[in-house]
Amino acid sequence: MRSLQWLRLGAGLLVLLDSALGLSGNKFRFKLDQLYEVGIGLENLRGTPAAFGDFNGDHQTDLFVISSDQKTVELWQWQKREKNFDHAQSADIHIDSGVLVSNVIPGDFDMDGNLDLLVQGSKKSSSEVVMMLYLGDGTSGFQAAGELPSAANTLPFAFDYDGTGRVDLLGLSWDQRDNATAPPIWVWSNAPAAVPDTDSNENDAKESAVQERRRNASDLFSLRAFDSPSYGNGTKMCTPASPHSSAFVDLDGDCLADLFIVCDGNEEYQIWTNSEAGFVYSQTGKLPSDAGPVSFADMNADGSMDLVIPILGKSQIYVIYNQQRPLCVGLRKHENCRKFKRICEGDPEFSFSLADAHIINISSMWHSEVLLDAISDFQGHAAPPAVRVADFNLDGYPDMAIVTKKGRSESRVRLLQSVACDGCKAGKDGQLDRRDYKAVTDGVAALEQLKHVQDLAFFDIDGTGTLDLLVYYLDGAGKKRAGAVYNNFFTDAFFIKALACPTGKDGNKHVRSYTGYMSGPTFKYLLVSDSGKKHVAQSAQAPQTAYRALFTPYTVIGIGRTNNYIEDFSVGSTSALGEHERSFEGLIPNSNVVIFPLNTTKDWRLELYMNRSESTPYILATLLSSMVVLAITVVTLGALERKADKREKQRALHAINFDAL
Ligand SMILES: *[C@@H]1O[C@H](CO)[C@@H](O)[C@H](O)[C@H]1NC(C)=O
Ligand SMILES: *[C@@H]1O[C@H](CO)[C@@H](O)[C@H](O)[C@H]1NC(C)=O
Ligand SMILES: *[C@@H]1O[C@H](CO)[C@@H](O)[C@H](O)[C@H]1NC(C)=O
Ligand SMILES: *[C@@H]1O[C@H](CO)[C@@H](O)[C@H](O)[C@H]1NC(C)=O
Ligand SMILES: *[C@@H]1O[C@H](CO)[C@@H](O)[C@H](O)[C@H]1NC(C)=O
Ligand SMILES: [Ca+2]
Ligand SMILES: [Ca+2]
Repeated sequence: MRSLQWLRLGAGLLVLLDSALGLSGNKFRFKLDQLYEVGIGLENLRGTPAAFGDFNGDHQTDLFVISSDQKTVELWQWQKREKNFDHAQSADIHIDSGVLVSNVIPGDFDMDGNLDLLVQGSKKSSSEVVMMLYLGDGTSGFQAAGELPSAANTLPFAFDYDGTGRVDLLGLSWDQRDNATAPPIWVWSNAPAAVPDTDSNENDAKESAVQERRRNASDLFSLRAFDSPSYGNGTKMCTPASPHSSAFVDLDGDCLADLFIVCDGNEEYQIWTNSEAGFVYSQTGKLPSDAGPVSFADMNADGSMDLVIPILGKSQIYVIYNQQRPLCVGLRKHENCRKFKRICEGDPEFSFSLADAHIINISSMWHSEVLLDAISDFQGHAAPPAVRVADFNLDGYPDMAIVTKKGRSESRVRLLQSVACDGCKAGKDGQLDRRDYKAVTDGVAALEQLKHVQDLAFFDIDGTGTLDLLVYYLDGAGKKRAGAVYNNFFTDAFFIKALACPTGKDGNKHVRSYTGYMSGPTFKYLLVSDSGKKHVAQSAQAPQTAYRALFTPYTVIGIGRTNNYIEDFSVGSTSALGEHERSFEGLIPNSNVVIFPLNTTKDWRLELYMNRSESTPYILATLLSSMVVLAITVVTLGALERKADKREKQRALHAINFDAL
């Protein structure tokens, strides 16, 4: 009787505990496998989403927005508890002096561990690109830190010129624009702070940290001509186009980010591969005519970054596969494969073939719809929407989201899902797997309601690992708005969320910053597909930074429905000096990985966070309840046994007494 009451009490407690823990996850718990429009505090946003970044280092992704009049950069901070964005007005950056903001590059430019902003803009009808640095304090806002030397014509983008792990920029110099003898391409080189003598006591260390923070744009950045070993051979880098989709991304497979330059005229691109000697010319390729912004992803999950190119105003998307000699793993073991010694082994013979491109016809999926070719009502440096590539069903193959228009005014987000294309082969030796793409038409009503879409971005709303959508659109009155659409399609698939962050130096101490994500780090990993076959795939962290590329700090990597350890997870930093890649074994699915690369790979740090998903409270509750039930059982059985023992003993005593008689 007593134990039954205990059980009842235990069960009651569990229900209480369960509901208490469960409450926190309720906001985004939906029943159906579909997309849901969700309110996440963006109702009052009027402007253009420009960049994602973690402002205060709480591992939550905040949003930077360019106001409607393009004179203010706003911080919309993610509130973990309320699960929405909140406009942190104290952090607003107001730009006067007639400059209209067109882009924001987040990063830790002074390496103090806080997220800073580089604001790019221009004056009306001038081709001067003004660049202003704002240093973040990590709590309340930003401090103006002066201007960088201006650029000409096109927006400079972030890369790592000399392998220091600091953010440099590549572009055209405004001051040298009319100088016929000056080199064409320039680097805004971010110099490490001069480190004071390091026999420092506490005070000196503090002093130096303060000085570091006081540094300003002219201290941090200096303009120098881009140089390369190939320049000695007379090969010059082409002038970047305006707008461009140039990128800092690994294209030869060695896990070291290379330069992809979209050349002026928008007909060609150049690839300069990164090496210890610097950036070396590799190849020039043709772009399809009317090419829009190029996106980068390993579309066929074979370990090489491919190109995805929309044809503006038409209804076609080109997927151009990166043809590398495949690594000898799993299915791709055939006579011509590369010996699989290291996962990050480059193939200098890599190539792209426009003639072999896989062409997707949009109009065969959505009748009379063409790709949107321009966003409206944006001054200065605007670019057409890119194909946003992300693995939204986490099956290991990147999918696409595009903006199509129909007639004059309607424009919508459309989703394309990557599907197997059995027997489709491409490439030099017919060994490349192609993918096919199919229109997602079920469960997308939430997207179809938005009829004047300008652009979109993938991001993970509440950290569950599935990629949701931030959609930027015009309302009925033509006002710039943003909304969020929650992806409740594939909640049972597994993922890894990866983030590589720079490691700064303060005296002899390493400053690890979770906020200052860099452009260019590479992730390459050995996966076991749903059908049990091994393959190597690749992802890039924020390969593009100009023209509001809207990459999130972390990279979400889909690993399908196999809940296995990741056998090999390799990370490449952007520094060609010393060792630039490191492999980590046995990663657990659904974890967040933060990597801090350094010069010497043995000093790299990897931090692993288990995803606190919605089911965590339930797992905890189940665990606790099992323990309680077990405990009750043990106690009850123990008590019963003791009672029985006692009775036995007494009986034995009686027996003895009886015998003694
Ligand atoms: C023009 O470029 C040359 C070569 O880099 C340089 O020596 C010269 O000082 C530049 N002229 C001006 C006016 O900056
Ligand atoms: C920036 O640093 C330079 C050189 O140290 C100095 O001359 C200048 O006054 C500083 N400007 C600001 C705004 O702090
Ligand atoms: C420069 O040209 C020489 C001979 O043509 C070649 O061996 C060398 O690899 C080239 N260097 C670069 C960096 O392209
Ligand atoms: C796509 O459309 C073009 C013409 O618009 C056609 O030539 C081509 O065969 C189509 N491709 C596919 C895969 O349907
Ligand atoms: C990285 O290596 C370079 C050259 O070996 C050295 O100058 C630099 O100080 C190193 N940086 C760090 C952060 O250790
Ligand atoms: Ca490379
Ligand atoms: Ca590929």
